Amino acid sequence: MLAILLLLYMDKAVAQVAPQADFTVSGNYYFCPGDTLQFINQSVADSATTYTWFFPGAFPPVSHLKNPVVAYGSDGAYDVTLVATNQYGSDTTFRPHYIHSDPVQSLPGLEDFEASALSPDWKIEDDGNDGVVWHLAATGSYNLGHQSLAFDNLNNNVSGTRDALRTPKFDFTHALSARLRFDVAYVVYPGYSDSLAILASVDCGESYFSIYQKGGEDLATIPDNTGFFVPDSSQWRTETVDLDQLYGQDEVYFKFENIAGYGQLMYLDNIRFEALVDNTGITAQGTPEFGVSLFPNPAGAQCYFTLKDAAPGAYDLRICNLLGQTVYNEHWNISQPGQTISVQTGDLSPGLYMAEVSHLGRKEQVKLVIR
Ligand SMILES: [Ca+2]
Ligand SMILES: [Ca+2]
Repeated sequence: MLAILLLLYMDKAVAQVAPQADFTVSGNYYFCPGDTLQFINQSVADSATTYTWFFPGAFPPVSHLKNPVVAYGSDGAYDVTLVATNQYGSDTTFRPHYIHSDPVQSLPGLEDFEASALSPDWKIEDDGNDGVVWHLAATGSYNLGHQSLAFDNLNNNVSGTRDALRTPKFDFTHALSARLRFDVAYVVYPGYSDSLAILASVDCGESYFSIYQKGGEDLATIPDNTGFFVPDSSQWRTETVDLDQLYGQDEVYFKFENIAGYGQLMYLDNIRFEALVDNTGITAQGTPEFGVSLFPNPAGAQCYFTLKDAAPGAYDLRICNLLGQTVYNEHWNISQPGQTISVQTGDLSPGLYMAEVSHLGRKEQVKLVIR
C-alpha cells in the first residue's frame, strides 16, 4: 500500500513540473544545399507539452512538430532553438552553429596523413560494419614522412567488402587542368589479391562513378610475399589519374576503396589534388584581356610571349606550378600592341604551368607546357 501511494505521489510530481527541452539530430552536418536533416526530440516532458523549433536559414524556419525534418538551402553554419512548454512553464535550449554544411575545399589539396589523427574532413566508412577499416600506419611513402593510411587484408578476411576513405568536397569550377596523384604500396599474397578503386561523385554522394581501379599484380609494388607487409622507401609507386572530366563541377567527392580479397596490406600516402586554377574569374574560354599567345608550346629552354591587344605600359609575368607556387616572374615594359617578348624557361622542370600576365589589376592566364 505504501509503495502504491509512493508511485502515485511520484507520478504526480513528474507531471507538475515544467519540461526540459533537449534534442539531437540525425547528423549535424549536411553534404550539399537541399539536403534534409531529421531532428529528434529528447525533451523530458509530459504528453501535453507543445514544441516550437526555430531553424533560422532553413526550411521550414519554424516548426511545431515533435520531430521535424528540415532542409538547408545554402552552405553555412546555423543555430537551432527548441522551446518546450506545458501548463507549468517552459524551457528553451539554444545551440549556436549546431548545423553546418560540409565545407568545400579549394584546389589544390594535399593529405599526407602526418597528423596524430585523420583530419575530420576526411571520413572513414566501414563497409560490412565489421570494424575492419582504413587506419593510420606508422610508415610514410619514400621516407618523406612517418605515417600513411593502410588497410589490413592479411589478418582480416572481409572478402568482398569495399571500405572507403572519403575526401572532403572539392570545387573544380575554375580548374583549367587537374589531376589526382597519390603514393601506393601493395603486395600480392600468393593466391589472394585485393584491389584499389577510386570513385568520384558530382551529386553530393548520391552516386559515384569509377575513375581508377587496379588490383593484384597490376597494383603490386613488390613481388608476391606472405609476410606482414610494411613497405620500405623503395617499395612505393606514384599513380596519376587525369581529372579532366570534372572541370566545371563545383562539388566533387572522391572515395578510395579497398576491395578486399583476404590478400595483403595496402598503403596510401600523399594524396594530392593538383590543379591549375583560374583565379581571375575568367575561364579559359572567357575574354582574353591582352590577347596573350605563346610559342612554342610545349616549350624548351625559351619561349616567346606575344601580347596582341596590350596597351603600352608596365606588365608583370608570373609562372606558377600545379601547386600554385610561383616559380618564375619577370617585369615587362610594353611599348606597342603585338610586341613579342622572349622568356628563358630552361630552369623549369618538365610539366604543366600557368603563365599569368597582369597589368593595372587585370589578368590573363594561359597554360604553358615545358618539355
Ligand atoms: Ca605520409
Ligand atoms: Ca569494414
